[in-house]
Amino acid sequence: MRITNLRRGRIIKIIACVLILIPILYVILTWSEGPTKKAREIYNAKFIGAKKINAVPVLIEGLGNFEPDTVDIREGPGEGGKAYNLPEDEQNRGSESEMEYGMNIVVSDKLSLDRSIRDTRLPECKHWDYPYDLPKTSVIIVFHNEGFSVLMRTVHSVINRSPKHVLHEVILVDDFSDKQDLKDKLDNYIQRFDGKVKLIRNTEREGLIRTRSRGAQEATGEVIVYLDAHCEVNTNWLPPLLAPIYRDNTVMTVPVIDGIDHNTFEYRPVYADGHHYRGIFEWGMLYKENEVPKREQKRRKHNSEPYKSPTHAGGLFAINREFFLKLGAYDPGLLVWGGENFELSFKIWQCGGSIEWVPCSRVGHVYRGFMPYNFGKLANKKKGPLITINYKRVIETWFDDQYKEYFYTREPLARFLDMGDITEQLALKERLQCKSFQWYMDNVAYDVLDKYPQLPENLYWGELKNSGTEMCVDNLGKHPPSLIGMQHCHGLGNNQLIRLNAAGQLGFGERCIEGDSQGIKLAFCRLGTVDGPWQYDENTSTLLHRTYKKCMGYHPQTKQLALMPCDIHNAYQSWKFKPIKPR
Ligand code: LR7
Ligand code: MN
Repeated sequence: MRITNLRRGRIIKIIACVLILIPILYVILTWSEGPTKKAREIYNAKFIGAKKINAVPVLIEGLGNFEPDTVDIREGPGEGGKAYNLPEDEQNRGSESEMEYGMNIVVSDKLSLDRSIRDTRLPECKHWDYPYDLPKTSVIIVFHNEGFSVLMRTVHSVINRSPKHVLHEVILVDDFSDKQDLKDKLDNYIQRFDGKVKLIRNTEREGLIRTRSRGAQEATGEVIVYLDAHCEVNTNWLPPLLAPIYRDNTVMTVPVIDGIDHNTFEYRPVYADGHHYRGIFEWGMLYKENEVPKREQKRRKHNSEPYKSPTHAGGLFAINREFFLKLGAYDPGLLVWGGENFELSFKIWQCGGSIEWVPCSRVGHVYRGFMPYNFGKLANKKKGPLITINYKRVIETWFDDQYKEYFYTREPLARFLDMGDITEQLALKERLQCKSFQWYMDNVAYDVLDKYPQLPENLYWGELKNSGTEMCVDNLGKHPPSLIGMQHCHGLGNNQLIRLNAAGQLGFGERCIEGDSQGIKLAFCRLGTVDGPWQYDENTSTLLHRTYKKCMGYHPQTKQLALMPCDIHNAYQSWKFKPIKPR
């Protein structure tokens, strides 16, 4: 009896040791060979968000492991990303298609769906080795009434330029298009991809934001990559986008976005000077790009390495699917188009993730001349307010109070818009214990205030009405620099919504009003400043330009606005700020 008990004890000890040692040995062995999928899963499960030491890409002497060994050179229309110009007898048809699609579909139809484009990456990019077992990826492309050949060229480029074992699927989500060639013809066309390309369709128009969230629900890859429906991905675009997410699955990555001309389909590199830019914003929530600050440049060893960015343009990015869903995907209360890039960016950063721009991943995007579609039933209001409503939801959820004021100073009418219910958004922020906007400004978007300082309050805002003419100052919808004029007052704001702030800056939206000997002009505000020369006197109703010591007035003869010697009895120099009734 005693002996068997002893032996049993020893056996139990041995078994226990082995049981403890097996996983330790397993992890040690697998890690010394580089992380295998299993090891990576164990690691991810335990340390979501932690850094993986041996998952870092390495710069090597020879060609990187995912580089193609041949360069794609061929002849033909648009090959090499060259511009294509239509023969004269087809130019009318081309222009008509531009009116319909915002891009020249007749030109697009002439180019091969597999056309080659020039490799616009930094030379160093060819020499990075990436982990082989990158996460399986679903590429999601949402579309509404896009040109067939443009959409399919996007798909072809993804299939042609992505590693087969990494590209899990391409999901096309049709946001209720009504173009005939996007129906059966599209269903049939994608058969050739043997199930790799899937097509799902909305049964009503949802807008791009909700359509993207739906794509994420339907995807089965570990990582999802979004592309607009008019892109061409460049050489070896995918591994560099995935590597940061492989290392840390709370990183969202963004490729550098080259331009494709909407008329000729010429592929043009952006930022060809080797400098890097990143996404920021001004206080009216217009998206801006700014040269990467030294502080972030210095953190990196190589110029082709990813760098951190406060935000992004919106359309093209990669993210771990579960992480995206954990963040609630996009706020479902956002409407159709706009502001979703900020919502996701603030949410990611404030709730523990980060955004990296990846110089070695380049994707071309067709910038259209104008938006060819309307917002359909979804736009009970006009295009402008709908986007402003989205901004309001986003800032009301993610900004601290002080920063909300900057937004309302810049967009005074937004205060009166109905943004719907954001209880769910605030609850999510609470649940995920997200950090404050101040934290984000101090640690991530620390370059924003240099370019767009805090806004002094508006002393006056509304339409600016001239007593002599009964007309209002109007920017005429022009781009700066250009003279501004007068129009009948319409009370809607838009091109007549003027602000004068406590530091003397007079402006429309993000633009400033300047005066000189040539007249009164719409101008770019000087970056980093919020002041100006203007002073309004309520008693005399004059608008004084302090530098020239002259007043703004209307010339009935020339019908122009100008600076003139101040005369408080001249009705043409008498101005009133009239409130605009929010509708
Ligand atoms: O109702 C719609 N339903 C859709 O499915 C409206 C659009 N869409 C589709 C559309 O077919 C396209 O594939 O959604 C995609 C994006 O729409 P675009 O191409 O009209 O948008 P854009 O390129 O003018 O605008 C930018 O901002 C958008 C809204 O905030 C989206 O985030 C876009 O993806 C974004 N585009 C980019 O980031 C590309 C690069 C630079 C810029 C600007
Ligand atoms: Mn686009």
